[in-house]
This record gives sequence, C-alpha cells and structure tokens, in this order.
Amino acid sequence: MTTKRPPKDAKLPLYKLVVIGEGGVGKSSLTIQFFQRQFLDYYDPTIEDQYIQHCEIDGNWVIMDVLDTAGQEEYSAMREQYIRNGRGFLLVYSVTDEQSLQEAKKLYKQVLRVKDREEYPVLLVANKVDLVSQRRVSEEDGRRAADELKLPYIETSAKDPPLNVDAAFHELVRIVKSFPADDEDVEFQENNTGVANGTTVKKNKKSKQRCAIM
Ligand SMILES: Nc1nc2c(ncn2[C@@H]2O[C@H](COP(=O)(O)OP(=O)(O)O)[C@@H](O)[C@H]2O)c(=O)[nH]1
Ligand SMILES: [Mg+2]
Repeated sequence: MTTKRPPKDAKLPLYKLVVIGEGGVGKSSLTIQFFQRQFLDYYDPTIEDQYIQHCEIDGNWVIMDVLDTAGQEEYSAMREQYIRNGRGFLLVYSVTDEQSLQEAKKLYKQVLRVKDREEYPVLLVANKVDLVSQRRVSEEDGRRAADELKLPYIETSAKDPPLNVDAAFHELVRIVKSFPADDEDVEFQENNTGVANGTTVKKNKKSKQRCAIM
C-alpha cells in the first residue's frame, strides 16, 4: 500500500500545537491515538513527549509539531514556557471528572495571560465520552462552558474505536490558520529536514531519547 506523501523539498507550514489539561484526562491517549493509531491502557503520566509528522489537511500539507504535556510541572515557569511556544492548544478535560473542566477553564485563562491576548486558537476537548455510565459533565454543560470561554468544542474518545480524534487535531490546525498571526509566528520547515517521509519523529523529554516510528 502506498501512503500519500508531500512533495519532496516542499516548504511546509509548521504548526506548533500543545495538548494541555489536568493529569489523567487523556492527553497522551489522544496524542498516541492520533500519531500511532493505538490506545494504551496505561501511559506514564510524567512523560512529556513531542511528535512531529506531516499531515494532509483539507488538501494542504502541513507539519504538525505536537507537545503532549505531562501536567505535573512543579514550576509554573515550565508551563509558561510551553504556552509561550505553542501556536494552538487542545484544551482537554474528561467528561467523567467535573474538576478537570474547572482546571481547563483556569488553564485557558493562563494561556490568555501568557499570550497577552483576549482570545487564542484553542479547542475545548471533552474526552472519554465512551464512558457513558461514568459521565459527570453532560454535552450541554460542556458546550455551555465552551460558550462562556468563547471556545469551539468537540467530544472525543481516544479508546478504540476512536471518536473525533483526527477531527480534533485537524480542526485545531484550521483554527490556528484562521487566527490572525503575528508575522514572526508563521514558520515553515523544509520537508526534507528532520521529518522523513512517512515517519513520526518522537522526542521524549524525560529520557531525552529520539526515535523515528513508522
Ligand atoms: N475509556 C477511556 N479511557 C481513556 C480515554 N482517554 C484516556 N483514557 C484512559 O485514562 C487514563 C489516563 O489517560 P492518559 O492519556 O495517560 O492521560 P494524561 O495524563 O492526560 O496524559 C488512562 O488509563 C487511559 O487509558 C478515553 O477516551 N476513553
Ligand atoms: Mg500523559
């Protein structure tokens, strides 16, 4: 089977995206489902990973550079640093945990503070919707929270079969694209540097490993 690939040597727009949210809401599960097409029952909550891969979205090739944060920053300076570097954010909470929605609201306020903006490209992600009987935050309440924050909203499940996982990442790229950027925010990357065709480059911040996954 041949996979579609971007033109070699093309300069592709680079999207630096960051997945944020309280511990345990499914940040790593969503990211791993998107990049590796698998659901893990357990993933070390203290690991912060970065994934880089080219993707075709609405007929255009882009490079997605996604940071899966560990959410256990002892120093808020670390959090501020990745907020400063991010151009778009998946703001994840779990529908099984009301507290995680409250945490998401606080995190969004922190994003606005660090960015010194009144709005920013962020998608509010209501994850774990497959856990119907454990659900504590209804779709109605989630959408109301999103409206209050003036954020778009999506319901996801990282578990197999995944629901809206690709849609969430793709939608975030669209949101970033449509947001007026400062000139220095727009970056391009040669398709032949760092990102080999058909591979995900994964950088593990904890162990400092660097590996390419097919
Ligand atoms: N049923 C279900 N479990 C999930 C989902 N997403 C994550 N989990 C589970 O929730 C736990 C925490 O997920 P993880 O991705 O490590 O959360 P993180 O701390 O935000 O990175 C793990 O046991 C996952 O298997 C989901 O959409 N549905
Ligand atoms: Mg994690």
